Amino acid sequence: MLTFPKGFLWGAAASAPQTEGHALGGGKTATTWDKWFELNPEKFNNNQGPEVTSNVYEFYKEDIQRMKEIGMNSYRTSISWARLLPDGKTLNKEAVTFYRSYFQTLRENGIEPIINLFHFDMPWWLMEKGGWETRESVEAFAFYAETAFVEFGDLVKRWATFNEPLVHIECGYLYGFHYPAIVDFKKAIQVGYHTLMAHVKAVEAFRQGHFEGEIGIILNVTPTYAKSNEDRDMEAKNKADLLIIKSFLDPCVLGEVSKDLVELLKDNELIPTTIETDKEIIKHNRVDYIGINYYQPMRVKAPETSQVPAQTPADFFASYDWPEKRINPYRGWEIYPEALYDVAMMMKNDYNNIPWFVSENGMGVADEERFLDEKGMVQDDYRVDFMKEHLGQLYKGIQEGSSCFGYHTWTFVDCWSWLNGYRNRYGFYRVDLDNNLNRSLKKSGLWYKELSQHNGF
Ligand code: BGP
Repeated sequence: MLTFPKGFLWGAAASAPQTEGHALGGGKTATTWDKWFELNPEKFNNNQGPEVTSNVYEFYKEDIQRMKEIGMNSYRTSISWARLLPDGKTLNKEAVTFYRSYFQTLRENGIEPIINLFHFDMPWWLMEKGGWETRESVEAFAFYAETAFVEFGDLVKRWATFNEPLVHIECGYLYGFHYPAIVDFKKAIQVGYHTLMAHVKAVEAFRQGHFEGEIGIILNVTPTYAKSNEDRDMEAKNKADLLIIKSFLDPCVLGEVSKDLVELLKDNELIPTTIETDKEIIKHNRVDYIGINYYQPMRVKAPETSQVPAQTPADFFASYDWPEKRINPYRGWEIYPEALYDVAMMMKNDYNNIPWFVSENGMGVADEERFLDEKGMVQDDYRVDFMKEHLGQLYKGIQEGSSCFGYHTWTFVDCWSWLNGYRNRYGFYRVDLDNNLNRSLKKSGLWYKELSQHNGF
């Protein structure tokens, strides 16, 4: 039996845009997702857009009973910026009522709400001004953050500023999966810098307002492994680490942007526009905790050819196909639980053993109706095995002193996933799109209940 520390968080994560539905209802204005779907619906799997998701906006009360049913003691979701402040300034009373009732009901049922502020959902009014490319976005976000602390600070004691900031940077400005889907390394770095400053300013607002509780950030940490120990491959790995691991972890936890990263950007004419006082603000506004989303490792090698100045990250490192890899064929992601132990050790050794939790981990599988038994329950043993393997590695890290305080899966009920729509399912509950979004428990939900009841397995 592996027993986890007392008070360990067992729960799941989700986000406003992927679960709420009613994307243009209840006073909410459009985000880049709503607009992109309007402009290019063909980009979205089966034409599934953000208007109809698992529709938590109307079903949250029943869903919270379902969370309780499977033993969840915590739940992370986000607030929709465009719902709370439809024009960036005016408070939407209907949104305040909804979120207050949502968070209050979670608390009344013994489920701690962990509330995040940005999950890839840039409001359209701000995107029209340039989104994260403009410095204006930093102040706009800080205002939104402060508004959320004031309106919900009595109900929320653990805040997060961003979910996976690297994703909206990479997918929007390098790889084409998020709006505006352009390829521009220099812009990507500027967008990244403004995102960092928006985070830091939100932390500053939290500290200056003396709000009760903790504030952190959720990062997708994709541990990198080099093809070999040869210098060229190790150099590629180091550059990948600077861009993918240290870019946010260093300033958020240590209060300083990595000097090596600054050098690398300088050498490649990628230095973003900054303001003199930013350094000080970064230094004095570190986080209380870190959330780490872990799905897959990153295997890297030296690129065959590269340009200076670099035009894309591919000029720094190339991806390497490890012949021994196990893969989740639906999502195309490698399954490598051992990385979670490495992450635990990295947090302990390189980041002052700051408290952290696994804020997302999970397995997306397509066509899960194949696994329905005669009683209508998805027999997702693969998901249970996936969790067991990852928890085994996490446990080892905790035994060796890493300060991990929880494990959240992605996700609680099957949810909408950006361009992938409802293709891959991750939930403990299945959502039936053909039958009024009905929820039904999967086998993994039963297992999770036991896990949480025993605080281990
Ligand atoms: C994370 C995101 C989530 C979620 C999850 C699963 O990166 O924080 O929003 O979607 O990945 O990935 P996907 O939905 O792309 O299969």
